[in-house]
Amino acid sequence: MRGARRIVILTGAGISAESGISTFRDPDGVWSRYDLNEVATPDGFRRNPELVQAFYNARRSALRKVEPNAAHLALARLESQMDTCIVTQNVDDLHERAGSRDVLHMHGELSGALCGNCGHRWPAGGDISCGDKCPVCKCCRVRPDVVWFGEMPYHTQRIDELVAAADIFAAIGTSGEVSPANSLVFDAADAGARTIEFNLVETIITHAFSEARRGPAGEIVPRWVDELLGY
Ligand code: BJW
Repeated sequence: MRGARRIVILTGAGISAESGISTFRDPDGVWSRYDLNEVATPDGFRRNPELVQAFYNARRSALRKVEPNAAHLALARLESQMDTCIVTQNVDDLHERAGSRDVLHMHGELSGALCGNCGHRWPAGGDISCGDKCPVCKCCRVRPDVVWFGEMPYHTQRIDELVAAADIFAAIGTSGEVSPANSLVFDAADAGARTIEFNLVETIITHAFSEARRGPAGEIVPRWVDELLGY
């Protein structure tokens, strides 16, 4: 492991865009096609569980057809040589498939099922249907193990600790619209980290970063990793 620098990388939907997964808030994004109140809130799930299960089943199926891109692969290469942790808002598994091991999914994972009654979590395997039963409490309130609006993200304490100890904090392909992920750069800067944003465009949190690089993640992230590794 080279150097002693601790690197925390926050990723968002933009890092998976070049793999063929839609972002949320870009003009052709998921929220241009679906009402987030209907598919990404607990109330929406209560109102129409079939619609929500179909929305996530379709995304789970689409995920099986795509591959990690150059940005995911570069971050896995970085982790193999430097102390690197990925905090991802993404529910896909492209970081893991690229070879990253230290990955925290703060908004859950498409591959997971969650019991809305007892809180048990398990690998979903394939589709989740409204009649499915929880293997522990046997109730029928099985849902995707993702974090909807108004719900508490996962791993928040661990993420806060990592960010407080980071020497470098990078955010890749996130609009900075969603809290609490969008506050991590402020915490990292307060703790003295070098902060760097990678995005196609300026975002509402760009001002919080000490450096910003513009372009497709698949191009600008591998270049940055090469710089860090001294190539
Ligand atoms: C590229 C690129 C390329 C494109 N290369 N770049 C009022 C009412 C209720 C709640 C709130 C409220 N005000 C604030 C809140 C809190 C709320 C929130 O932030 N809302 C705002 C949107 C207003 N947050 C929450 O509710 C969170 N929980 C919480 O705060 O808990 C504390 C709490 C709980 C209870 C009570 C009190 C406090 C939970 C948020 C959960 C978010 N869930 C989703 C869905 C997950 C499951 C799923 O995937 O379906 O997570 S929403 C969606 O947004 C998803 C993403 O992870 C998240 C962030 O999006 P991301 O990744 O930034 O994507 P985009 O599309 O926004 O941006 C893509 C970027 O990539 C763009 O900038 C492009 O330019 C760039 N890009 N191609 C480089 N090739």
